[in-house]
Amino acid sequence: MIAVLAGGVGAARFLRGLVAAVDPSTVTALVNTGDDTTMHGLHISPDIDTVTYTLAGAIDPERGWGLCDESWTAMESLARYAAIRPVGSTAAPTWFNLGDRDLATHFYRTARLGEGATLDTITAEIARAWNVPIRIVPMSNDPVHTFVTLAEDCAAGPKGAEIAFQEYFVRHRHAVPVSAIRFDGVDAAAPLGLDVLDAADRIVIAPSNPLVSIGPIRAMQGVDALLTRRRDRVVAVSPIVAGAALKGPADRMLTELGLEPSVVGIADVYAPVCATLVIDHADAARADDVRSRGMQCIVTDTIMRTPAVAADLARITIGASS
Ligand code: FO1
Repeated sequence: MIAVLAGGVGAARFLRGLVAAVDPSTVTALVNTGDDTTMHGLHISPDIDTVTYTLAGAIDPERGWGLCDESWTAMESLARYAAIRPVGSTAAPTWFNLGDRDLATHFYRTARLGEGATLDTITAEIARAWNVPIRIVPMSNDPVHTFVTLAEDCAAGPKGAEIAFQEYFVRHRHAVPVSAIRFDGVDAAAPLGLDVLDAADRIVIAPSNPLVSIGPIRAMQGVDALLTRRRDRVVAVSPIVAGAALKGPADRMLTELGLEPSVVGIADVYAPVCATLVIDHADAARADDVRSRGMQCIVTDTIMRTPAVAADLARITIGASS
């Protein structure tokens, strides 16, 4: 059995490679829900949906989130109300784009939550509706919300203010510097998937943002202790190549939080819980620096330009842990 700690786009592409390389029924993705948000009263789980839609072959390939062949009529209609809402009202937010087809997923999830179903049950139901061949498990059924602290006065607010993750990521296009990250609710939230991590032959940390995608999963009670105990089975794929994140703000966030924006910075974050780091050929010269952090280092192609490259990366990654 293979367990994969997963965030959004990078993890989804890795998982698509993994299902081409192994029997999908042996794969469980334990997915970040710290990005979850409520818009228009709807519960949105962006990372779960990105993994689901990607494995269903229905993801928009350009954006990496949301559905392909999407239309935006509801968002366009919302703009009418955004134009007249009273000062101070947050009704009709148009900065977070929900496509017409995508809305059906949020309608269903929200209605099922209202009926008392748990997020893991609903996630499995949605995955079944999309014929997803792996098990997708949210990191918790309980709410955990990622917040970032602003490092300076900026468009998002004054220095020291906390803003919710999607405000940071989407509304402010992750262009504002941050000085801290907090996972609200994490201490009270019951973790899911500890049994999976305990039983897995291989535990893969997908190429996701180590701070805001993998960070919330690791912050769940018991997860880091379990990973530390099973460290030899844990292998991570670096989301940083040649000093830059392939998508998103991971490189800037590492710098802002005092870490090196490189595979060595990734090694510093993961070394306590992970025996092996997979890095790209572009970073081959840093392999010994990674090893100096007490990790094994595998050098290969990590940029998943095609499903075939992703499948090769998955094969090499799961072969890497001992
Ligand atoms: N990302 C954006 O950059 N802009 C959006 O408007 C946006 C909407 C959105 C709606 C549903 C969904 O599941 C994801 C969406 N994302 C959007 C992506 C998402 O917010 C982030 O990529 C993740 O939270 C980071 O992993």
